[in-house]
Amino acid sequence: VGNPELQRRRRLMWLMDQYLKNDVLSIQKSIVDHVEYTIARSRFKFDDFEAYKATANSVRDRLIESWNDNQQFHRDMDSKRVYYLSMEFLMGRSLLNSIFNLGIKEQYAQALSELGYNLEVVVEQERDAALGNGGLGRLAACFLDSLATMNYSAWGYGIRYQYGLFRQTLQDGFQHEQPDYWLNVGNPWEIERVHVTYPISFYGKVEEKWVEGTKTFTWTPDEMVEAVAYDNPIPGYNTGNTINLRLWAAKPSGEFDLQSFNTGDYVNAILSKQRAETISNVLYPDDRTYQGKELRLKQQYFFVSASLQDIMRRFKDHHSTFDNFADKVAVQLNDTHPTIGVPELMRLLVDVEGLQWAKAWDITTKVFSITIHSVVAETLEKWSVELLQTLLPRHLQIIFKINAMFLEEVKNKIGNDYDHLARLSIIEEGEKKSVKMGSLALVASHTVNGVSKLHSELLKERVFKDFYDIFPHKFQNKTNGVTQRRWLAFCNPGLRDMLTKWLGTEAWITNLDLLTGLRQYASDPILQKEWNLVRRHNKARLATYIEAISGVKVSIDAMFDVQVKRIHQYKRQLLNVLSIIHRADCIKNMSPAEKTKVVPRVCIIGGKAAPGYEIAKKIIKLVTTVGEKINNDKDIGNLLKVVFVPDYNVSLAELIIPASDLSQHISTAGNEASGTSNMKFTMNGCLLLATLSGSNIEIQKEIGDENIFVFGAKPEEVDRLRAERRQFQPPQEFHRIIGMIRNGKFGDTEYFQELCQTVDGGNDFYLLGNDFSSYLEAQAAVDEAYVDRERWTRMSIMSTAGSGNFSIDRTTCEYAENIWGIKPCQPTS
Ligand code: BZD
Repeated sequence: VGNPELQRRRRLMWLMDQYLKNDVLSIQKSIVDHVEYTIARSRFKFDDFEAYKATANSVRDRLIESWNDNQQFHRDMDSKRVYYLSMEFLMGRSLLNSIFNLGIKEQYAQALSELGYNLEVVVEQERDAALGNGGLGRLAACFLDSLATMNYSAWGYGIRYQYGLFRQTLQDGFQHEQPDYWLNVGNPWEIERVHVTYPISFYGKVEEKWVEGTKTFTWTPDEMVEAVAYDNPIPGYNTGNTINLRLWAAKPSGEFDLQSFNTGDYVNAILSKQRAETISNVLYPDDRTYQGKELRLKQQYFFVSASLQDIMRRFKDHHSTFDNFADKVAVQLNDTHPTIGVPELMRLLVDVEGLQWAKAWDITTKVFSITIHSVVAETLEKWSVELLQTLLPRHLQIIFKINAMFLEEVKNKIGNDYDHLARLSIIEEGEKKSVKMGSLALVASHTVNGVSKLHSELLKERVFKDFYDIFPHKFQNKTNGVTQRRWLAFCNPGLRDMLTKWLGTEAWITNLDLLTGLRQYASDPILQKEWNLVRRHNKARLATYIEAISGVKVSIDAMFDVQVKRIHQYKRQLLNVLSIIHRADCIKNMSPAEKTKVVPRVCIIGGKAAPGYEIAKKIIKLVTTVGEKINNDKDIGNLLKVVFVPDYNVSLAELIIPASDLSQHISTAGNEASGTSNMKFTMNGCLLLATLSGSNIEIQKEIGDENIFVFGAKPEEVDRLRAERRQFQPPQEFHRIIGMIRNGKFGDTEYFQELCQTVDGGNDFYLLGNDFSSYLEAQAAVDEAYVDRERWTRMSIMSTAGSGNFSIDRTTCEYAENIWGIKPCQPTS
């Protein structure tokens, strides 16, 4: 009595009385309330989309409860936290994933069903959150799921793009890009934090002044925008640990530039401020190389600066000095994209917080670590000194100083070997000076890792050889993984129930190694029968979808042979198409008796080409043209169908992967850093046709040579084969097929010439000609295995059984222990 704060708290507790209940009735009430009070529709009349929105909002309420508790818990614990900085988070849909993870899927299904709605239909109403290009962005999303599930303290930081990855449509077989304005329909999963904002500065000048014997730097920017936080709660599976993905949106800054408002041109002043928002407008759709675009660098700096300011503010709530900063904060850079964070942290510590350079550098190098996702040095970002000088003048100074100190230190080790020093230098000299972001990240990070064993070796031997020589202790491998929640348990319910039944537990959902328990039953006829039943059911779903989008009827008795991924020359979709043409040609030349022996196939190809990537676009057109021709050929009939699935995305992957018999991961040996869809396919019992690239090698080791179809050159042969490619004579069939395309068998003669040239002897950089024979042999081995149903099913079961190592939970633990230095921790009640 008498203590107003205590009284206030009591009142609040009394008002709350309990958490939201999760019985069917309470859920129904909360859905219907949202229909009426959030969506403002009548409870007596709302459509499937409105049902989705109301359902999502009711799930959101529950997420917020556990999010709040969890944030409070970690604040109280002051636990060390990892911050995952990524330009991309390819999340896909959230509804099903959330109710599964919260353990309330059955209640929601029943609640909706009693109201006259079907959960399966309702979840389909959600638009994918496609804030990423491919593997790199999806990996970030898998990490969040795993970090939450395994009770780590973690946040993701990124950009709230208004336009996600473009939507692909096909017109006359050509790719067209449509904007993905995904926020148009509202996003129930995010929480706008209008008061969590930070100023972000650009351009302007730096003034140097001596203050009490130290040189100080004052950056007077010319442009300022505001970063506004949007929080996206990420629930863990079967735990209260709901973590946060904080995405930043750019808004006009309230304070800056007041001057222009006094010049009389009020309307133009507003319009020019409005341009600030363009920073977070659109995700760059190119996953090949940087193009040196100023807006891209602005995006990078924008989200990195906001994130670091936010991290420091949170730290300062608990600490009065930065002495313990690195004990509480780990920052993971998802590729070189957030590397500008290195000079930004230095700037914040030195210029803003007033720390000495040496102290700030010590902190910085203990905080950052980086993952590299590419195989060749040329794809690592470089920003021109000129652009940096204009856009971020203070950061350029800091980068120069970091470089100078680094080179000084290295000289002590390697002496005055100027060639060597030039290679190590963060600054690339030449006509146009530039900053090598990979080198900057490496100098500042305590660890750098590749994403598969082979890739990590290549980083040491090639991409970063000079750095490896002086910093061997920094290099690690962390083979990628995927979350078995989304990619097995939720997207393949038939298989999930069967696994749980045969393993006698559902603990595999958080401990995937338990799948090895399946090996002992791999030849059991009862399991085999059930296995194939589930697979046929999944194939029937996909067949229905294919017919709906393309009109092509496919038989579920045929082998579903799938290649879905971004279209790239190094991924060699062209090799796949060439072998499809070859197959069609063989079938056409067969006698009726021979035809009865052919294994019917449905070849499914999907993926987006970067909008400016002409060759990739031509590959898409070739697939559709070849498909058109083959699908309408009476001589071929049902023995071969070719389907291009447009707009491949996370949701489509969830439909396709459980329904695939064979999937192709056929990049030139050593050219794929890791690959992650190969892991998803393997988990779901699909067999791989694979080259010795990235994680294919590790998958082969885990599931056994006899359960995978491997072909092609060895990684260590690729350099030599490339050097000798002018002399190499590809097999006759290869020439013949290229000739067919060249001579207009598939129309568009002119259009395909350039594509054909890419595999002309001297040009064939990705060695399609070299690998062709071995690829065809592997394809024949696939056919042979497929007709032996007992053997194929056994291989399929062995694939799932051997996929435990590719759970992202394994990957997460390795990062947590060897890089971030964080431990799981969870509230006890
Ligand atoms: O990262 C991919 C690699 O190509 C895969 O081998 C690997 O499995 C995954 C995950 O480690 N890289 C990308 O997806 N890269 C991009 O998406 C990207 C995006 C923007 C700019 C450059 C590359």
